This record gives sequence, structure tokens and C-alpha cells, in this order.
Amino acid sequence: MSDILVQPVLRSPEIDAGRLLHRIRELARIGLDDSTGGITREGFSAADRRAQAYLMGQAREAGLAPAVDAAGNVLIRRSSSDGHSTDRPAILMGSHLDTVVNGGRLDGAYGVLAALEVLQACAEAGVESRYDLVAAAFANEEGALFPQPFWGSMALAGRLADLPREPLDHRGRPLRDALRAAGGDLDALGSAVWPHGSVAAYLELHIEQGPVLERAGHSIGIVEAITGRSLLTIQVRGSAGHSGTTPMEGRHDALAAAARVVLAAEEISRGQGLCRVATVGRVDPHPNTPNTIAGAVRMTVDLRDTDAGRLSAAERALRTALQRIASRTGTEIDVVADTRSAPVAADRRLRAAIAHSADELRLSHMPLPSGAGHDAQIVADIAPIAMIFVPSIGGLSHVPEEDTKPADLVGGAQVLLRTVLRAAATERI
Ligand code: HGY
Ligand code: MN
Ligand code: MN
Repeated sequence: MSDILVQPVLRSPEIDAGRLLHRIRELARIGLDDSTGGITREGFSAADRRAQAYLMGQAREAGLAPAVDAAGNVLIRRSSSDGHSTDRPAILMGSHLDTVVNGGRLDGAYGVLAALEVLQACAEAGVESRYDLVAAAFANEEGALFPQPFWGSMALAGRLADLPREPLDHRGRPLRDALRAAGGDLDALGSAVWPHGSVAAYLELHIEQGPVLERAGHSIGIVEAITGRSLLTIQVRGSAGHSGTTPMEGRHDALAAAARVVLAAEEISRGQGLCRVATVGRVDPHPNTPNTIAGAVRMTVDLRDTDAGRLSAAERALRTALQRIASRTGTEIDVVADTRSAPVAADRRLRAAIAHSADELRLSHMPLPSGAGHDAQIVADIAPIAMIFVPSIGGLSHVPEEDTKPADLVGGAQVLLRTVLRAAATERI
């Protein structure tokens, strides 16, 4: 094992804390709902494109070279060279700009802006490396509007067979035009694939989105493993009808059936303990009017566990429950789309490099699993990955109250910088 990853850093460009915090504030205005304080930048939405434009503008102003690939990922280099050929592997760092609906200002955005800051600091310090340092904003990590989460990282990692041919958003609209408006091209997705060997390491800095670091009093989290996830899109078909004139007997109420699906999903985790968490976060009834029995419901079930076997068992139990509910309610219930991401372990040597970087900065750290999914678990198909967490105040995320102390935001970026420099100085990561 090459232990050079723990060598002291030869040159240490500095994070410009003011610049980083200023960009975080500026980006947080894009998609902001003043009435709730929440941010909505669903992947491939107009707000998401404005965030992409902001990032690329900041990169150009910094003298860097941003570009958009066919999947809609923004990739920023120090020069406009192509860069992802295997003769000059990349050290990739980044996260995502898209958000959930009415979410927070740091989830994803923080990691992207910290990666931009690291790249700019290295460029300003003239850091040379045998690797191509690349900052990335992966497209549609959340899947809030178009239900294929990790779209951009799946394309980059070459998982094209797992991506829908003619992708539709949650409202049934084709993705093709929205992707083109974001600079992508559905017919050229293959050009977004990075071959094995082209990424020497991927590092993602992210807020923890949970309470562990804050409760333990640590500034840095070193992720051991990222949870596995099965996201199922379910279609319930019943019979619409007049809510006043249709007798209860003989109804095929799709929303009543969907309610049973919600409780069945919760029972699989809370009652049977088959997986760590199970959530129905989205229910779209149709026609969704007070005096009409719902004829159809489209909904999602999100199952998570760090053990792939448990996750599969939970999904099997859910599918069995769907059949039982369908026959009991006289509805048809089908899983119309599913996307799975396997649990992934972080690379041991990169974790050691993060720990040494945090020690150098006198930032206390602890290992912990990630209950949230991240692009890192997809990029792990083609490269060693590691994640650096900073504490979330109150453990809150995916809500307007999502926040992290400025000192922790800056500390995380400094750890990312030193870890990248360690990796960049290494013969073979
Ligand atoms: O859902 C997640 O775990 C992440 O926020 N995409
Ligand atoms: Mn998220
Ligand atoms: Mn995220």
C-alpha cells in the first residue's frame, strides 16, 4: 500500500474563506422561496439551470474552464484540455447543485462550491500534479422532478443501461428538451462516460444531514460507507367516481389503496425491521379533487440500508404487500420504475488521508456511515471514493432550516484541499 497519502503536504495553498462563504450565500438565492426560506432547484428545472450558469460564471471569472457534458454535468478544469483520457487520470471532487423541493442551501451546493474553491486555490498557487484536478456538479442527484436520482454520476460512471431510454419526469414530460436546455444531449450520453482508470480518486465534501457529529462534538466526519437505497415508483390504478353517489361497497379507491401502501412501507422498517428506514415521500393522486374518488395514484417508496441483503429482503416484502393490497382493494398496483444504488465502502487510504488532513488542522474527527445517498456511491464503480462530512445544526436537512456553522464549512473545505493535495502528490492513489 502506498503510504505517501499520509506524507506532509509539500505546498499548501489556502482556502479563501470569505470567497467560499460569499458564493454559498449567492447560490442560496437561486430557487429561494422567500415565504418559506426553502430552496427549490429540481434537477433540470429553470432554477437548476440558473444555478449551473452561476457556477460556470464563477469558474470563468476564476480563470478556470467549465464545460457541460451530454448528461448535463458541469465539469471544471484548470485548462480547456479534454482531461479524462487515461494517460492523465483525474482527481475528481464535487457534489450536486440540484435540491429537493423546499430544501436547504447546503445539501450538494456546499460540496460543489468547496470543490471550485479548492481548484481555484490550487490554480492560484500554481500547484502542479500528475493528475488532472477536476471539480464536478453532477446533474439531478436528488431526482426531485425527474425520478432518476444520480442521473449525472450514473452517466459518468457508464451505467447507461440503467438509465431510462426515453426519460420522463414525475409529470410524464420527456426529459429530452430539459436536458438539452441544460447543455446536455440525450442522444450522446455515451460521450459523458469516463472510462475505468480515468479517475484516480473521487472526493465529496457534504453536510452530514444528521445529528451524529453535532452530538459527538466533532468538526469532521470521515464516511466509512454510504447506504444502499432502493427507490420504487409505484402506480396504483383504481376506478374514479363521484364521491357522493358511489356506494362504499364496490369502490376501487386508488388513494385508499395508496394509504395502505404507505403504512405497509413503514411497517417493513419500523415493525418488521427488515431495513433501516422506509419512506413514502411523494404521492400524486389523480384527479386530486375533493369530490372525486381517486382513480389513480403515482407514488414513491424509498428503502435504505447499508446491507444489500437486507435491502433486497425489504424490497421483496414490499412487493408482496403490494400484491396483497391490490387484491384486497380491487386495484392494480405495479412498480413502474425502480432505481437501486448498492451500499459502498469508502477507500481506506483516502480515509487515512482525510484523517491526517484534519489532524494537521487540529479538527476533531470521527468515522461514521452515511444514511443519505450520494453521487460518490455511483462514482465508486470506476474509482476509489471518500466523503468528508461537516456537522448539520440540529441534524436537519432537506428543509429550509438546514444549516452549518461557517467555521465548520470553512474547516471542511480546508480538509478537502489538503486531502486533494495529498492525493495529487501521490505516485499511485
Ligand atoms: O436522498 C438522499 O439520500 C440524497 O439526499 N440524495
Ligand atoms: Mn439531498
Ligand atoms: Mn446531497
